Amino acid sequence: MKARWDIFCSVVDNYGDIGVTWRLARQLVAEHGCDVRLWVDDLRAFERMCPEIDVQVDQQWQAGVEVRHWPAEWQGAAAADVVIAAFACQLPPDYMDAMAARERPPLWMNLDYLSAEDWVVGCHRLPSVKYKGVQKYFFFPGFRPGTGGLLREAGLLEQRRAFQQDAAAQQQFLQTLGVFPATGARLISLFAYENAGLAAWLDVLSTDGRTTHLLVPEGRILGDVQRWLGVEGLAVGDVHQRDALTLQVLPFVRQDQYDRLLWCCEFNAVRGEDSFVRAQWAGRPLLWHIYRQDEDIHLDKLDAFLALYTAALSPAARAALITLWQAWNTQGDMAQPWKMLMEHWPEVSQHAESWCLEQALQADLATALVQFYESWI
Ligand code: TRH
Repeated sequence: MKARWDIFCSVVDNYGDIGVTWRLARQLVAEHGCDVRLWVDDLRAFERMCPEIDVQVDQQWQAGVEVRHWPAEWQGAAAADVVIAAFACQLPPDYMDAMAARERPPLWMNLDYLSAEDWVVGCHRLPSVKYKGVQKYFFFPGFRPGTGGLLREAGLLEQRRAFQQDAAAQQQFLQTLGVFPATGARLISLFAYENAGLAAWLDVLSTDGRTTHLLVPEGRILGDVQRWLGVEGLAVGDVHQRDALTLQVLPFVRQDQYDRLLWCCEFNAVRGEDSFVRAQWAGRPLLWHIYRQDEDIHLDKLDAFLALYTAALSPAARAALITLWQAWNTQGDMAQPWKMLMEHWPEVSQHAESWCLEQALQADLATALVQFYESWI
């Protein structure tokens, strides 16, 4: 019999919570034949990346996943065989009782946030709390062997490579977004939180010897873009040129289209968790705007990732990349580090592909979850 999975997603803010759980749910259905219910408390955030979502209904099927609205007043539901609480969200107490009432308790896991820190390996798959005899486990995504790995759909890298080798397919895709880059222009995508460091980066791009076409999905960084341009009311479709730099505002697209956007660009500025991982699968150099946490603990996470990611780079290329990422995350000066990075471009580019291949050697997160369940029953 097919295993039944319940994934609970509470949308804290932004799109990462729903982005990760929606991706995972679809993959469990498509590649592992699981029966998946995805409980989401905020269907409007979901609708941004999956426009077919009907925000008015409590139960619907999308891509083979049973999508359920997780209401503030829990209406009751039988507990599944595998229960995933994403990012430490609290399950409804009645649902926890339903888990405990099962003849055979479910496998209950907390799917944690992604981190490259050392301690993750030691905590992955460890028992956490118990509720009425039902044991909860930690499940950590990660970059190192001994973690749960990263979300990666079967055939993703092959698709990506075929697309990157097909100039016509890229051009056609960009045209659907209304993007017509000038010949030879460097394409960069920019998905980030508010960042005062943006102006210095845009200054340097606009005065560069090579033209840049910067694609900015609508979102939190637009205020900084507007300030730099000296305009108001930037909207989807707007294109502005300042010397060597063309800036274009894109709509928020569905996840598979966003992948294609990343695959088209030479350099991707990404943020949070899911876009950060997708940019790595794009095999192109990237810049990560990490999600800010209290007491700057996110900076430890940033350093942990940088140490791992840059370990195989030459000292000079490593220094350039680290300086750029740290500047971006501390709203520091971006101009000098960007110039430094450009000096090491061939090495940094090649490294992005090697890193991607190295990461793809690990089992993907959905497979790792299924394997954990199979070893547990
Ligand atoms: O939106 P985010 O900032 O999400 C964050 C992080 O997950 C963070 O760790 C978490 O604590 C916080 O939310 C609550 O960035 P992230 O993770 O990249 O999620 C964005 C999602 O949106 C991702 O699945 C890609 C998707 N996306 C599209 O589908 N279309 C688009 O056009 C764009 C720009 C993104």
